[in-house]
Amino acid sequence: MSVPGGGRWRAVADAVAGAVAVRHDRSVDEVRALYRRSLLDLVGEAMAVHRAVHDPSDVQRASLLSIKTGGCPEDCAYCPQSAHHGEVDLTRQGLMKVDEVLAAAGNARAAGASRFCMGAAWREVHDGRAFERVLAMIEGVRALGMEACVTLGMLERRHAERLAAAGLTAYNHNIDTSPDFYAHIITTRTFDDRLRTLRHVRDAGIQICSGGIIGMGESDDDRADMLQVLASLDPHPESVPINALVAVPGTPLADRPPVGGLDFARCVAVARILMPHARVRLSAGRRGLSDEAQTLCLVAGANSVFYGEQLLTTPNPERDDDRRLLGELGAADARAAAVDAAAE
Ligand code: SAM
Ligand code: DTB
Ligand code: SF4
Repeated sequence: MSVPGGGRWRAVADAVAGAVAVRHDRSVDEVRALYRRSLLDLVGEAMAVHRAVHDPSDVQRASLLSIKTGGCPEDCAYCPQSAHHGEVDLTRQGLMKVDEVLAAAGNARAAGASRFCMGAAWREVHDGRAFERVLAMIEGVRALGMEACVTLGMLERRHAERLAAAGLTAYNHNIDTSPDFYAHIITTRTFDDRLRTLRHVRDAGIQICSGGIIGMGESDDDRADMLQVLASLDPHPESVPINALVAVPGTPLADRPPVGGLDFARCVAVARILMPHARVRLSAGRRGLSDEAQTLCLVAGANSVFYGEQLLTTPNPERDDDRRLLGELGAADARAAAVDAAAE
């Protein structure tokens, strides 16, 4: 499709491309000042950076599966899977079988997902049969031609090396919030523990997927500081999930008010400006956003979503709604379009 004024825009985008700065040395003060700029300015700059580096019609669809659910010994205040939050209505489930996981991955692929993310409610990885089973899941997902991501908690270097050998594309390990706010949210591990795991992942040659959660009672400076830490990683994470808190009854954060679309867009825009080449993922919390708010986030540089009716334990937008929205925006992916055509 030809876009009116597209040629003029391309020239602007090419000019910006040469000027896109990939920096790892931004100070806390610099990022806090960036975060406070007017939203119109931020979205404008983020869109220019995004279009200079990425094809804006390329929106990755990543599907999630909880392969081991609940009973986690960590006390993350946001998380319905923590064993510390006994009031949460959640059915615990042991580690799934490899063939069940691969059937779910195959379904996600058929529906248009290109990445399959498997999450386990573990504090950390242990050697043994459970880990060997996860390695088999990764090999199976890769054999389906999909990118594979896992999030298994903390790990040691030897675990990262085994994951790399199994063909893992990316390891998700969120820093979740700012260094200052961290202890208000989690007391059973430290911010530095998180960074240590990320170093092992990077050293093993696996892509890093790391982001955080907004809407937990943190200040704007905390949000900026979280993004500053991510942007200080060298190289930057390949994926940066921006989650809005899903406030689950029975967790200590159950009564937090929902994050507004403009706050979501501000965070996305700053992430895009700071980390031009990353996949910025509009992650949990999308269900409460209007089409227009999601569109603003995609204009501001988000280029990935979680796709499928379920996140780990909570609902996500319906697949059909996402297909319709992404189609209307001109971001339909070829495989999803073929699935739609076959269904008609
Ligand atoms: N146990 C592992 C860990 O914490 O790294 C992996 C699974 S954990 C559920 C993965 C991520 O999900 C967390 O780091 C957090 O960012 C996100 N998450 C969990 N509960 C959430 C909620 N209620 N709202 C938004 N994000 C959430
Ligand atoms: C990420 O940043 N968000 C996802 C994924 N990585 C593992 C998890 C969101 C979980 C939301 C709450 C739930 O469904 O349990
Ligand atoms: Fe456990 Fe991960 Fe949930 Fe924290 S976020 S309680 S580590 S499953």
